[in-house]
Amino acid sequence: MFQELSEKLDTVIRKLKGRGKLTEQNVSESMREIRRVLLEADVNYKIAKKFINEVEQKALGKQVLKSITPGQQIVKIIFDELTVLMGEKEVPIAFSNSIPSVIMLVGLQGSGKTTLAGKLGMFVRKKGRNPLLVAADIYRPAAIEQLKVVGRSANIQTFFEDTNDVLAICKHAAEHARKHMHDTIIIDTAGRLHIDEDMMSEAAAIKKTLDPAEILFVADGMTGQDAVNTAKIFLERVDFTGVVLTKMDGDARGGAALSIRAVTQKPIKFLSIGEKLDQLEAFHPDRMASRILGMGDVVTLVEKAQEAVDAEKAAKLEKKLRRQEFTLEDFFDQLQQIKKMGPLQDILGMIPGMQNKALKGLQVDERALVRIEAIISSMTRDERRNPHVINGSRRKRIAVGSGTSVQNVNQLLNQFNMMRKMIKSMKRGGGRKMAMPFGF
Ligand SMILES: Nc1nc2c(ncn2[C@@H]2O[C@H](COP(=O)(O)OP(=O)(O)OP(=O)(O)O)[C@@H](O)[C@H]2O)c(=O)[nH]1
Ligand SMILES: [Mg+2]
Repeated sequence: MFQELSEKLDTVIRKLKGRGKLTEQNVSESMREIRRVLLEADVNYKIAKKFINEVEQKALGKQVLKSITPGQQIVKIIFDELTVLMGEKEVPIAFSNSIPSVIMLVGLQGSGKTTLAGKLGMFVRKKGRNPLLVAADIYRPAAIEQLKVVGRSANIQTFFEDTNDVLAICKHAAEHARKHMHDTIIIDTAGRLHIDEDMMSEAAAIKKTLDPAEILFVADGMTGQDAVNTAKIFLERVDFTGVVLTKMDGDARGGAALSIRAVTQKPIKFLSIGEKLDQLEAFHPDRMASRILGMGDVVTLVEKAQEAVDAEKAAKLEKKLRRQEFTLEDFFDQLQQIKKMGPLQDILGMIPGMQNKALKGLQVDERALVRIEAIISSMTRDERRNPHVINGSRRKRIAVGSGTSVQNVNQLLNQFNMMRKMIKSMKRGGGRKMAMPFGF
């Protein structure tokens, strides 16, 4: 995410930190460079200017320049200001006391509303709620069917009606929800190619009918300032409560994320980071700032791991590790858990120091994981539990069975043995740390 922005900021900051002594002049020079980087990332120019002024004032004020580590202090100032720019604190999704609590999605065509409906459904279900998706896009012929498909794959019910009265659908959906214990309804509205009067008045009418706890403006994050400008118009007409930026897995430059809060005064609540239904992240301004500055996002990483790792399995595994019974079968299980955390490239980007330069040369080979899976799958149960029985002829058989080479099989077994040794030495140290294969 925002790789180019991160890299360019990193270059400026390195230069700044590299100087033993800072003067007003070279601070100003760096500020001009940062301003240019922000503009290149498609940040609104007024916001970029204001941002730079704030940072510069703080950097030149107080005792920053005279301190022993002026560069680092300026990085801290930039981090703080970036955090403020994106909203300072996380604003969680709100629910009403009345039932159902309504979440309404608005935005231009193709911004990702329908996909988001499914993602949010899964998100609120994890919070213990019982969501219902509502098909309120009656214009595009396939829209209802698309929402139903999304609903099915998320295992969430979809409410739809064969009528062209959107307000009736909304009312009936709320009644249906009350009757069937759905405490949250998510309204998927129609998007249009451009902002037009019909779309705005329909959104305003749905808002009046349902009094939503949340109206989320869904914007394609790749469109930068266009998204911000569209947001302004939606704000005037439907006054939304929060923003969701989608397609942040693509090469979004960061302009929308860095400007939309300051322009609309509405919080970014989520980032959508892929087409799959679990690719949704709650938005935390401070975590995003540290990711942009290449300081990693350890908290999100840990959260992802916690979500993915089945607690019971983890406890069992730990026991096995302690008893030195860790086998290839367990190893296979671990791989599945890691895969659940999402693409490796994303995960690595959250580890401090792994951004930018470090990652550039490092192509994460997801196929390696697939290969390992194939190899372990081709082993017998006995082989997985007692890898030492895997002799030369067995290695050949496994290689053929998994469509790999004997060399691949050897490699895996060597790595596995190394890992076992590592675990052993860790145990001797008395630590209770969990081991992840291959140093993850
Ligand atoms: N890469 C990526 N693609 C996304 C994301 N969110 C949605 N998409 C894709 O974007 C396309 C449009 O998404 P929809 O959910 O249909 O958008 P919509 O706002 O409902 O569109 P309309 O109903 O036509 O207004 C689909 O192909 C989605 O798979 C995301 O976060 N990342
Ligand atoms: Mg749609």
